[in-house]
Amino acid sequence: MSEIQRHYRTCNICEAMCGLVIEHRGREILSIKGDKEDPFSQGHICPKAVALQDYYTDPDRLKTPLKRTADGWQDISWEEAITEIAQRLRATQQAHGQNAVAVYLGNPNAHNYGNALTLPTFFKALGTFNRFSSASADQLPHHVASNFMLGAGLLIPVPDIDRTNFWLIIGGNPVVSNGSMMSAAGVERRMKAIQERGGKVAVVDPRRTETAKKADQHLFIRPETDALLLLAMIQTLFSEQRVSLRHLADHVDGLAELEAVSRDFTPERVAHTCGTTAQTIRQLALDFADADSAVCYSRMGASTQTFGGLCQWLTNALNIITGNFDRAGGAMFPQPAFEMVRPKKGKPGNYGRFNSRVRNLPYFNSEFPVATLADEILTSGEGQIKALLTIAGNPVLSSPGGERLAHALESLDFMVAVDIYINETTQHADIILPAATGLEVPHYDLFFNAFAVRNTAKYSEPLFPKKDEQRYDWEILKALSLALTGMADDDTTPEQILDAGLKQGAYAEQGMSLSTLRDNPHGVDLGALQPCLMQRIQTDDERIVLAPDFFVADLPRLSRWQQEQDALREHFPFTLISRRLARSHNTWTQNSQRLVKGKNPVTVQMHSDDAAVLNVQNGQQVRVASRVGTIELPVVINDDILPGVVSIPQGWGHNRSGTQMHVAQSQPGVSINDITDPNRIDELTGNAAFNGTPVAISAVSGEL
Ligand SMILES: Nc1nc2c(c(=O)[nH]1)N[C@H]1C(S)=C(S)[C@@H](COP(=O)(O)OP(=O)(O)OC[C@H]3O[C@@H](n4cnc5c(=O)[nH]c(N)nc54)[C@H](O)[C@@H]3O)O[C@H]1N2
Ligand SMILES: Nc1nc2c(c(=O)[nH]1)N[C@H]1C(S)=C(S)[C@@H](COP(=O)(O)OP(=O)(O)OC[C@H]3O[C@@H](n4cnc5c(=O)[nH]c(N)nc54)[C@H](O)[C@@H]3O)O[C@H]1N2
Ligand code: SF4
Ligand SMILES: [Mo]
Repeated sequence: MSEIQRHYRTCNICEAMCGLVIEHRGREILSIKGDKEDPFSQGHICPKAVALQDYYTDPDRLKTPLKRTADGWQDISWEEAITEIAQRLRATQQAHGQNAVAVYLGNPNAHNYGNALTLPTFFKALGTFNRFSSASADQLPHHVASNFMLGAGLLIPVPDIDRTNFWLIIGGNPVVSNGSMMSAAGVERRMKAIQERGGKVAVVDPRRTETAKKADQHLFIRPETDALLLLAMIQTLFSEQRVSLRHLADHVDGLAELEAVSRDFTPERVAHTCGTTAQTIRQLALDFADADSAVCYSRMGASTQTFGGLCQWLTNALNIITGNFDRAGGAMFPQPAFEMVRPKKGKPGNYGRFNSRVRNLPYFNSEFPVATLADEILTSGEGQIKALLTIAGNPVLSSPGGERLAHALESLDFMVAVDIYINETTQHADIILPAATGLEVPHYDLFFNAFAVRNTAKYSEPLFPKKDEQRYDWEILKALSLALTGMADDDTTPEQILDAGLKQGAYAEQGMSLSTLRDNPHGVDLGALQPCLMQRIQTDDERIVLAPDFFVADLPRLSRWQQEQDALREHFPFTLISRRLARSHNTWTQNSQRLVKGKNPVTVQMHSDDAAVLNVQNGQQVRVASRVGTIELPVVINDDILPGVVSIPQGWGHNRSGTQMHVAQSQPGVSINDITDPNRIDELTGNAAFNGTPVAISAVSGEL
């Protein structure tokens, strides 16, 4: 019997970058625990990490390329698969134009440095503008705000929660999500530390969330009214003369303009729409300004909504005008060992280089909004998408109007999926290419170190070698690039690119390199965040643009919307928002038995006043209908949610025939995105507006 060994790695399921210590004997995992010696996560772990072993042994996980035939899925060789894909993609492009082939990138790409470093070459080889990703169902407004205010979409302000005295969280639930656009393993511990040093945490959310329950203050807010709240806070600070740019006074343009455009948005004018009082808003603004240091952080609730762009702009603006930008305890800019901010080219984020063919939606960061992917497949005419590659994505469950997208996928001439499962999306593919994953892959966090609350760096070796017949994602992408172009392999590996980047990066003088990281398996601490914005800003004149015309021009849309609100609810009296569950990650971790055991977690949460009006009881099955569809699920009644608002978990709905995730099918839940509306977007950025979907609710007759 072989020795017990310890392996150290970073969990790459979510953004928190938890260090793990894995005890194993040969291929048998004995335990997965938090690594106390990891300088970033200091021992934090959540239940999902323990499931990493399940993905390794999962019998449903694909091991060889599959081809769809009249008789079902057939194993084929890698050579055959890659050759056929390249031929069919090129044939599609010859017949219908370069852009007839589209690509959708899902969330795990951001957790896979091999993909991030290989995708640019792949896109060049493919030569299509029709690119889509989960970013436009998620954080696109954050990038848009950074593009227009700071000149670089990846220069993301991160709340310095380890030093702040006032953390204002708008539309984020980090106690469950473990943080997003803010990597901060152990958020609860860090929150508690704020409180222990006399600081305060305030949460603005239509639900009294797990995070709100641990905060000092919770403000219930009506969905999609956050931009109004932020404007009123900003208006208060100007009118009370509490604005101070502090160290940035000589670096900011647009202060007078911000004052002018916020003037009409007084707390009195917005309070009713927001579902709160003018006094509450004014006090929140003053508390924020009075704190020694303060930071406003707004996330999914404030970005996947009709005014996501405005919310992210105004969040930055609030931090700037209170002197809390690029300052300890405020919103700061991580300096990763591998620099992700590249010198800018052309317009911010390439905005407006094209508009989408069917709905005229904006192109951003070289992508079109995923909310219009189905339109581009289903609408015939020049430029129609005829073939699609999905790479680590499950848009049938994750994008708005998922059911319609599933129909659209069936109508394609050709579809390829690079994935690990036959799921709701990949079942529509003609060929599925399975990737090595989890414990079989090396890991370095390219993106999340750029969004982290402390500067650290860590490289994880694979724990187990991948099997001969398996390929890394990046190897698959590279093989496709070579087959598409006919070029010879130059033998470059992601490790080499990573090593070169580390050696040229901000810590080069301290000897940073891949071998340094290999020598330090717990990770290397690079210190607390430092002010660095003025060295890294990418606007033409290196000044911060506080009131970009781009955002200012969107304000009339907000005012119009505010006036229309009361009339909007005639047919759909309820407002739907999404939530995340602690034991699942988006759509793909549900095949781990240890994560899905217990009661069906996919319920609609409703206030008791609403339940009384509808005459429904706890646990009863209800029908939730929107403009685009209807789902049925059990109701959970409690008063941790605003009356008129209901909440349903995202990431579920594993109830389609044809999929092969057997554990997931045993507790499928329903997909919220069968009722979210692809026509509801933030018109400014093109981001999906999941939150705020108007719905009607009725009891399912006939009872359970
Ligand atoms: N209503 C509503 N919808 C939402 C959200 C919401 O809050 N509400 N949230 C949105 C957000 S924030 C996001 S990020 C998106 C996510 O949207 P997607 O990225 O489309 O969904 P995921 O579930 O992350 O899909 C991951 C896919 O990658 C596969 N996979 C897992 N690991 C690997 C790997 O190592 N290699 C490869 N090749 N494949 C792998 C999985 O099997 C799965 O098919 O969903 C969005 N959708
Ligand atoms: N356990 C778990 N962790 C995850 C994930 C997961 O699926 N499961 N997914 C990961 C991913 S891909 C991401 S992007 C992050 C997301 O991380 P978070 O943004 O922290 O996660 P959410 O739970 O989506 O939080 C959104 C909050 O916004 C609130 N909300 C909804 N609408 C509004 C609104 O109009 N205004 C305001 N103010 N609030 C609103 C919701 O009630 C909810 O509490 O989580 C990551 N971590
Ligand atoms: S919080 Fe995220 S990174 Fe940490 S263990 Fe859980 S899933 Fe992994
Ligand atoms: Mo996400």
